[in-house]
Amino acid sequence: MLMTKETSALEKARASYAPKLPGILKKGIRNIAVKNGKVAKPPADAAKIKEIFPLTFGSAILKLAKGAGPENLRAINLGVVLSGGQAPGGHNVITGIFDGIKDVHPDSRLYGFKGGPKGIFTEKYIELTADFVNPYRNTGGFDMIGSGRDKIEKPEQLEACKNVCQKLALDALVIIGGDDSNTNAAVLAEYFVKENVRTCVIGVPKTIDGDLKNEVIETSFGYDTASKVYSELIGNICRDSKSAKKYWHFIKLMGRSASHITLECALQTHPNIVIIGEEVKAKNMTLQQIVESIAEVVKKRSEEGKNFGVCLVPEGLIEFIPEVRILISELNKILADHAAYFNTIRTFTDQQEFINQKLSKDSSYVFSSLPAHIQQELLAVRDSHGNLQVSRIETEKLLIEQVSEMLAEWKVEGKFKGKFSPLAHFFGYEGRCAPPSNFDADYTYALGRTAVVLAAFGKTGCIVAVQNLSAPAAKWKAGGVPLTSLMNIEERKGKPTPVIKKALVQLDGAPFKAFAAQREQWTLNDDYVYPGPIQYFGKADVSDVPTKTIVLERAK
Ligand code: FBP
Repeated sequence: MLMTKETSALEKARASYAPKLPGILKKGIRNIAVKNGKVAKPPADAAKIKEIFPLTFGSAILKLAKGAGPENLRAINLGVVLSGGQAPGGHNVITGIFDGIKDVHPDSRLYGFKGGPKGIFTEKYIELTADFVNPYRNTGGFDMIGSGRDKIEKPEQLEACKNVCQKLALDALVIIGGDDSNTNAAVLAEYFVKENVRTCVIGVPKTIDGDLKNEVIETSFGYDTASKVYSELIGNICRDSKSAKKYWHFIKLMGRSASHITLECALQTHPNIVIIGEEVKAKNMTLQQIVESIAEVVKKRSEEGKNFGVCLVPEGLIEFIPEVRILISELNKILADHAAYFNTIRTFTDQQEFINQKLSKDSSYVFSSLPAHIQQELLAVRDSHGNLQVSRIETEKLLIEQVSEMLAEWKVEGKFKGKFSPLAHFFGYEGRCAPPSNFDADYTYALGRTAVVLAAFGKTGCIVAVQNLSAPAAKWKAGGVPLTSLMNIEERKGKPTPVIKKALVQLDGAPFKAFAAQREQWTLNDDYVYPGPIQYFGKADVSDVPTKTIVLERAK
């Protein structure tokens, strides 16, 4: 018997949600022009970036404005790929592209590359028709065409990308991804211009981490939904903690290096302790100092009879602790230089011995002082872009272990008389595929529609920028920014490499300042806020509010 797939009541209701469009996109392609703004420069290493990307460097910021549409409007072919970690709204970028190309011409075609960037150079694609894309409208996940983390760098991969784009006569290839994926987009755009391939390459800012942004790119999609999902869970835990009065909850939050998610969740929920990796780095705090600062709060609260609390830990914290940062950089180089030999070492004890011989004296000391499970996690395989996979490092457990030890010593010395029953949590995968909030559903659809306009005007080497996001969607502005203007040179796999610069939490930025002004009060008081689940229907001030980060950053 053929069974139809069961869908939830929310899925059914969301299927008919019509994303709100910025005013300019409502006009349709025949009434839009793309205007050049000022020339955009990279934040650092401009000369080197220009040398590596001579053909796409130095272009102007692009703005969509009222106009006469592109000349010779004809059917266009676009390719699209989802790249990197899942982020809520990815499917809406694709439906936005689909509707956009049909607005250009009903005979336009869209191809989806399957399983991430590898799908381009291995020619795994599928034509995306209305029947195929429609069921994915306003849904979470990347399962429509899948995703992957492959880097496009080898000459044969670039050539294979060229061949498939020419075979499908693509006018544009849209790469939906984070900093590493948009680095791929920049490399491909430069290569296509050099090789006279007519396919434009256009990036779309995706990542729950919120670290792909600058003055022009106000946020990456997925950050809004993911931080709202985590904030709901954190709020619930705060309330449980206050009700049960017996546990200290240590919650690690995804976000890679940057602490944007942790900061946003802190602003939404007011936990007792919040660690921001960027502040740890700025203050040069050692692991011991971080542990001591947490133990002090646990002690003070226990003196008020509160043997409970909530502590947020960004997953990237480990990379900001100065001595661990140096250790990781040495490990990256050792593991890259001796990859073949290291992979043949059978036991963990032998791996430890090999690594300790190669590390500097200081780093060897730091490495040896870490628990074995953390050592193993630090030695785990890097991703294809050379990144340490911070989500696999159990920093929350490391802190729990070390705070427990410190409090046990204080107990013996008579300095601590309370109880410390810690529980560890890690919130990451819980939020990455949630049904997109109204903000993300609207934002991603607008990103997809804008990508098509840029493609129809033949713009390449740029990333879509939809702006004015703290205002209602109708007032959003749309355009693009040259990818090279987001790049700098960083060490990857032990070598200087051009990559999109990660936007870290700015300690002089409005979100951090707002947090710093309140955190003292959250330490001892139980000033918790309970955001509850994302609301998809109802009053705009409940269902359409953007993140606190956007509101604070964009406040005039
Ligand atoms: P992107 O940077 O690709 O958007 O990935 C985001 C992220 O969710 C990080 O927060 C996390 O560290 C990482 O992906 C986890 O990767 P994986 O999905 O490979 O476990």
